[in-house]
Order: sequence, then C-alpha cells, then structure tokens
Amino acid sequence: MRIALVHPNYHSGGAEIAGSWPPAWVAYLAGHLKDAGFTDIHFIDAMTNNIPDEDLHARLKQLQPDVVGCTAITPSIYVAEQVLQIAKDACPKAVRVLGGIHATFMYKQVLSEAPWIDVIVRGEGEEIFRELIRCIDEGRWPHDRRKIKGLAFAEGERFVATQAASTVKELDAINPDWSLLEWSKYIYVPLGVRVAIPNMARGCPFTCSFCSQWKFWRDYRVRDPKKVADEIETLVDEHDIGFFILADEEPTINRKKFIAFCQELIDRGLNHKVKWGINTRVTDIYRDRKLLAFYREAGLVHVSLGTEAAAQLKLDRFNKETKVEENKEAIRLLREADIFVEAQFIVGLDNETPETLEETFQMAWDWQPDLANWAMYTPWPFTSLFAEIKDKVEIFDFSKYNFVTPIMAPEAMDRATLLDGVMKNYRRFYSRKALFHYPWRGTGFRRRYLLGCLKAFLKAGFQRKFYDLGKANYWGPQSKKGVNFNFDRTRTIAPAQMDDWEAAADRAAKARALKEGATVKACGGGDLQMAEEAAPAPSP
Ligand code: B12
Ligand code: SF4
Repeated sequence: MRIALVHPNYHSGGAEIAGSWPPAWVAYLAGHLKDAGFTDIHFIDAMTNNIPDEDLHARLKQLQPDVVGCTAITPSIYVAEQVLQIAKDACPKAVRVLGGIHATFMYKQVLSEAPWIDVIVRGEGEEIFRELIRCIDEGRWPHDRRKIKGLAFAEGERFVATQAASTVKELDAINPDWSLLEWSKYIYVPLGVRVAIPNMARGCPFTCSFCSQWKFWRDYRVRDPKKVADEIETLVDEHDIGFFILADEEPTINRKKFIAFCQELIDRGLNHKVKWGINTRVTDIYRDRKLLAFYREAGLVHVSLGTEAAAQLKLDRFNKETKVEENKEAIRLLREADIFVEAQFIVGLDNETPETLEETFQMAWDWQPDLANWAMYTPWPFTSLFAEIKDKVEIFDFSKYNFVTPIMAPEAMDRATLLDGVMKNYRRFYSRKALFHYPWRGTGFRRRYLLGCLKAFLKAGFQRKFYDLGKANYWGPQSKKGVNFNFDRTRTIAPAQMDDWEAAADRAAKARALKEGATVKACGGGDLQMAEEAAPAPSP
C-alpha cells in the first residue's frame, strides 16, 4: 500500500514572511499509519518547494501511489482540489482523499465543485484515515465506506456524511513521524534556524463567534508533557531544530501540564538548545504572572496574544467589555520577563472606520508590544458570526480568505482604503520600532531576535510579498486607485452547508457554558479557565 501526501502550493503574505514552515498534519498522520504497519509513505511539499503542476503530475505519475491525500485550509481549497485533479490524471487508480478544516465543514460544496475527490476525512485525521487506509488495503473500498465514521463522499447525486467520528481521546497513542520531511527547507527567518510545529494540546474551551477552531477540534485535550518533550528531543537531536511553535490554540490553559512541559525541557537541557513560541490569552498571562520568568527559562521567547482589538473596537459581537488595562499589563509583564510579545488585532469588519483603525495603532503604540499584527477579519462560513453577517458578505472567492485580503467592504470606506489604513499602521509602528527600539534593546538574544523579525518584514516588503501587496498592485497611499484584489466574483456559497456537526458542536458548547455559568468572550478577554489542578511548583 503506497500512500502519497501532498501539501498544496498555496501562498499568502502573512505568516509565511517569517520563514518556511513544516506541515504538522503529515507527521501526525504518517506516524499513526506507520504504527499500523503502513510504511510506504511519500510526502510532496508543493508549497515549500513551489512545485508547479506539471512537476507534481510527473512526481505522482512516477510514484503511482494507491492513495493520494491532500490537506486544505479555506484559502488553499482550490489549489488542493487541483492537486487531486492532477492525481486523477497522473495515477487514476489511486483513491483521492482530502482532509483539513475547510472540507470538514464545507464537504458538500467541495464535493460538488470537485467531483474527482473520492472521499473527505472530516475532523481529526489520525484514526479516521487509518480506518480508511485499512479498508482500501483489505479491498473493502468503496463497498464498506458507509461503515467508517467521519467520512463524506458523493453517492450518485447525493452527498453522504457518515456519523461524525469521536475526537482522538488517546492523543498519547499518536507517535508523530517527522522523518518524512526534508528538514533543510524549513527555516525560521528571524533566527536563521530550523523550525518545527509540534502539537501539545487540541481544542479550545472558548467559543468565540469569529473563530472556527473550537468547532473543529471540539473537546480540549492535552498530551502527556513527557511525550511532547520526547518529541522535541527527537526534533532537536535528529533534525537539528532551533525553534518551534506549538500548533495549539490554547497551550497554557491547563497550567499544570504546561508547567510540567516547561520543567521537562529544563531537566533535559533542551531549553539551551531550542527556543519556542506560543499563542495564548491575556488572562493566562495574568494568571501566570509569577511563572513568566520560569517559562522564559524553559526557552519560551515569543508569545502571541490573540485578538485584543476585538474588545477595543467595541465589536459587540466579539466581546463588549474593554480590557485595555489588562492587555497593556500583560504585555508589560511579558516584556519584563524578557519574552517577545506580539499583539494581534482583527480589523476590517463592516463597522470599521478610519478612526477605529487609528485607535488600534494608538493602542499598539501605547501598549508597546515588540510586534503588532493587523489581520483582516475573515468570515469563515462555518462560524457563528458568519450566520449573523452573511447578508453583508459579497465575496466567496475562498482563495482570498487569508487574513491579508479585505473580504468585507466596511460601510465607511472601500477595501483599498482599508488596506492603505492597515499599511499606514504597519509603516508607523515598525519604522518607529526600527529607529527607536530594536537597535537599542540590549546586545544579546533579544536584540538579535528583534532585528531578525525586522529583517523578515523588510525582506517581504521589498519582494512585495507582505500582505500580497504585489498581487493587489498596492505601492503606497498614492496607488490606492489602482488596487485590485482580483476576486473571482463568480464563486458563490452552496446553500445548506451548515449541517449536523456544526449544530451539534454549537449545542454542546452552549450547554457547557450554561452549566458552568461562564461568560464566553474573545481570545484576549474571557473568564472561562480550566478547573485549576494543583500546579506543581517549578524548580528554582
Ligand atoms: C502552523 C500554522 C500555520 C503554518 C503552516 C505550516 C504548514 N506548512 O502547514 C504557517 C505559519 C505557514 C501558516 C500560514 C497560514 N495560515 Co495557519 N495556522 C497554523 C496553526 C497555528 C496550526 C496548524 C497545525 O499545524 N495544526 C496541527 C495539525 C496536526 O492540525 P491540522 O493541520 O488541522 O491537521 C489535522 C486535521 O485537520 C486533519 N487533516 C489535515 N489535513 C489532512 C489531510 C488528510 C489526507 C487527512 C486524512 C486528514 C487531514 O488531520 C490532522 C491531524 O488530526 C493553525 C491554528 C491552529 N492552532 O490549528 C493556523 C491556521 C490553520 N492558519 C490559518 C490561516 C488562515 C493561515 C494563512 C492564510 C494566514 C496568512 N495569511 O499567513 C497562512 C496560509 C499559508 C499557506 N500557504 O497555506 C487558519 C485557517 C482557518 C481556515 N478556516 O481555513 C488557522 C486555523 C488559524 C486561525 N486562527 O483561524 N499557518
Ligand atoms: S479563544 Fe476564541 S479565538 Fe482563540 S482559539 Fe479559542 S475560540 Fe478561537
């Protein structure tokens, strides 16, 4: 049984400016398959290697796999569909499988626009994919496909979704296999070292209206910190990793396990060999204010704080309460602990105005994070906020749903003005930082890291890749009239996408919130903490 996994060749000028990143899904799926005896697995990273379609065709033709598996987030969906169309031509006998967040929710639309896809794996892939591969290997495909949970496929004119599979309860039973990757390709630009994206926790106990992640992963689970440290050790020893980010939504919410993970890194001396970063929430930083120095000692050098602007912009739909002081204090605490802090703002909802954009800049400058990001609000169709604002969404060209393209046209300004306002914020923030802050921040690691980040920004700006500015023909305020986002307006959304799974996830979340009497808020705010387990004291 030969399996080919392909990461589609999609690019957008956001996170990619910091480097080329390895795909975690490949390591986790391949590891689980290998444990079940399926070892003939090949990986083609069309994204990192910028592989043109003809070359991909040739590779697949030469490999002649029995199964081709591809992944897709929303913006890469069309490219992923194309990968599997290429597979149909290059290795027609192979079963064509698509996984990942977009197809999980939008399977009807995907199967109708790409009828060459044989099957979609919905949700976490490890167990479902293994079942599917067994079924194919034993010659039971497609006869037995209705017996496997977590699949979607076309049957004549109908689209069938089998019962949703449960989430992976035994995360520790997954042994990721990172050896399939060509490691010299994955470099984190700010430090010039190899980078990995291991996954310690899945899910998020919050239910923010603009976010799809809590719905995708459903319940919150954390791996055994020792097993995660084993994985980091392998990544460092065998693949020479110098930096990693945790793929998790909320790695710190289970404080006990997070502390144990940090301790494990320290005990094994890994903190001197590898630095790392996470996304987390302001409330966790507050809660752990006394532990920040210990986290830093464990090698945590970069914290990205999510969506504070949601509150600041008074986006009632996200979170009414403003927590300016808390955000500012969390940033101060992190900087005091010598941890780089990145503030994430979401801008570009229909009620954005030049004044609210300016407000975010003033806030960023007042809070003084080391880095600031202004992401364009993106109306994932499977979020609850989408249901509220869908009448105002005109663009369904999902290839532009990438945090850097204005999908919504605010009432107070056109999209080009919105982009220009965001660029003005970036220009002011980073030019002042470059002149007055970064060069003078000590002489050691901090200074090197900040200058490295600046280098990544400048490089992407110079190549016109930042925010896809080249593609949109943006050259500065004077070029606003010529800006063109090249939306494919013929793309529409298929009706009746929101079905069984989403409704069930919504119901479960609401029931949980009611039961716990919790107020559910956006990333930056929120008072829903995990029940506190007795946290061990970190070693001095
Ligand atoms: C790491 C990461 C990246 C890396 C990607 C590295 C890589 N090569 O994969 C970088 C930094 C480059 C990146 C960039 C972007 N990202 Co990103 N990223 C993440 C992050 C933090 C973790 C993803 C991850 O590795 N998870 C762990 C793995 C194990 O999970 P997984 O990929 O979902 O795979 C599981 C299942 O989906 C399924 N599965 C997936 N694929 C397949 C395939 C098959 C065949 C099967 C059977 C199953 C299967 O099984 C897997 C195991 O359970 C997520 C947020 C999050 N916490 O998840 C955002 C996230 C995926 N990113 C997102 C976005 C929008 C982007 C950008 C467009 C932003 C930008 N402009 O920079 C770009 C696009 C880049 C590109 N060219 O594709 C969004 C996608 C939302 C959506 N609805 O589509 C997310 C969810 C963030 C968010 N808050 O909304 N990202
Ligand atoms: S806190 Fe909110 S925005 Fe952050 S991952 Fe959880 S649900 Fe999504």
